[in-house]
Amino acid sequence: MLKKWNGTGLFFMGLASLLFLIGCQKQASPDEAASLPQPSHFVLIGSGEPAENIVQAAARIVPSPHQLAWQEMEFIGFAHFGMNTFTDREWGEGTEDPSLFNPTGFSARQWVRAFKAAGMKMVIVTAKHHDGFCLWPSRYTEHSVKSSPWRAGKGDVVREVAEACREADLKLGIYLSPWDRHEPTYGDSPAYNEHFRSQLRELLTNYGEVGEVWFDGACGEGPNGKRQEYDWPSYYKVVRECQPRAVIFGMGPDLRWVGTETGYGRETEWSVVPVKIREDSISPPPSLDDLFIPGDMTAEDLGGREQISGARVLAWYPAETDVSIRPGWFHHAKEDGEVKTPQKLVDIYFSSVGRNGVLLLNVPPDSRGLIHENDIRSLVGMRRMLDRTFENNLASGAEVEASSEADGHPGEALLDAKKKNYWTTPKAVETAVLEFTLPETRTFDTAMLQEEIRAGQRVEEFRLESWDGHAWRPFARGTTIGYKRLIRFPEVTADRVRLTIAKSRLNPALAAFGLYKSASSCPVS
Ligand code: FUL
Repeated sequence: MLKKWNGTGLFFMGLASLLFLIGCQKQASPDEAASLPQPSHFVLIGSGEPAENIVQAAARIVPSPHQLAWQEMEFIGFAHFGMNTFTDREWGEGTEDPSLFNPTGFSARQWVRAFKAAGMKMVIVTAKHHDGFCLWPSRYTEHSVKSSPWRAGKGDVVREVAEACREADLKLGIYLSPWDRHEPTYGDSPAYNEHFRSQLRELLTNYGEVGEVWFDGACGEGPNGKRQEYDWPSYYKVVRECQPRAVIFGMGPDLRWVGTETGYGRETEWSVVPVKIREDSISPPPSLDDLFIPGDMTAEDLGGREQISGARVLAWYPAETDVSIRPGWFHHAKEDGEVKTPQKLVDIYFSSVGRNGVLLLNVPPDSRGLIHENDIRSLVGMRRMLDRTFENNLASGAEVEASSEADGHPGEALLDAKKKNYWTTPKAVETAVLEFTLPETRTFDTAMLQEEIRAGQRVEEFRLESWDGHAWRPFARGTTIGYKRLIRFPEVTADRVRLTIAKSRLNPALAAFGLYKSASSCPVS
């Protein structure tokens, strides 16, 4: 039972009510007995809870419906475009003349075509970067497209991108930099917070549905020499009111930065991690938004047993892996020859999407207002390699024998394409072996595993072996799986493969398994 939530900030709860679940989404987690609380995307931990209880609590946390929808997109695009595109800089000062902004060949449709052809499901546009120049005609500043020569001051980049996305059935995401080096109220905290909320509201009410709001943490000094105090909870409120289905990235409670801009996520990537919370809440908060404090999430181990053992709040807080296709975030002509190759992009895909993350790939339009030909070439090459690799699941048609299966969740569920079906073991069974007998001998060098994250993230250790006629030979191993795990290994030729789940938090639940032969130019890492 919940006893207290006070200034000291600790919940004291009986063991049986360890899972004090707030902000619940009714989600199918069929292994949960009816008497247990509904699964939630976060949980408050009582002081003195035994480590084993905390591990089990972590394993029952599930994504919110919006986090799940976001994760299923897998691959999304970033478009850094703005004043910096015309000044050849990465960070503007805020003093740039709006007349510099003039993309003579601007076509949002061309951007969206390129993003869609690459397989991305959303485009996040930098509506305002740190220099404060707004790509939409904001009512709250003159420092925007309306003061530029582009479309005689009548243009609106955000609107054109939103419309192009809608036509192409892609989602729209908004990057709005809280750090604003132009806005005079910046540094005068209450006034600027109001200004920021107004701009946020404009963007989130005038452009249709927004799937993600991207909050960067950069915070410089204002013109008055004062440091701006961002009022994050009030920003979250605006997002929730205007776009209840959007997820908030970075300085918000829904998605975390993976911790590097290289495109390479962690080998062990937990979506359930401890988050920082405020000490001053006085009643049980109705949502994580009321508790959450943005914190540093860059450590190598975020969600391991040791990390979660002292947690006060555990949350489903998955990693978004952002990286630019070029050295810079904005387009610079001098980097036209430094666009990442298709091979490199595929490697990044394996190390982001394939490591339980969502890949956010930045492809910055140039000063014409178009995605450069070199970037398009790389995106097309990447897509081809991925399609060729994953078009044929060599495990399909296999007979599957599981060491244990819960009722209605047979091993075969791993190979059918139905989203709802998954394999799991009865409640107390935390290890398992699944043997796949292929219809014939096949050669593969890539494996794909997916957990049924609607039940939580649980697997801590797995390995893959093939039968060579005499013995089982290990060919791959890993720790976490999460939404998706991709592994590459030297070619294996076999007609029997087995997957061992050697360690799991609660009973493992897997949604899919695949074996593939990579397209020949795929690098093996
Ligand atoms: C950073 C910014 O400072 C960069 O300019 C870029 O927008 C990147 C995605 O986030 O923090």
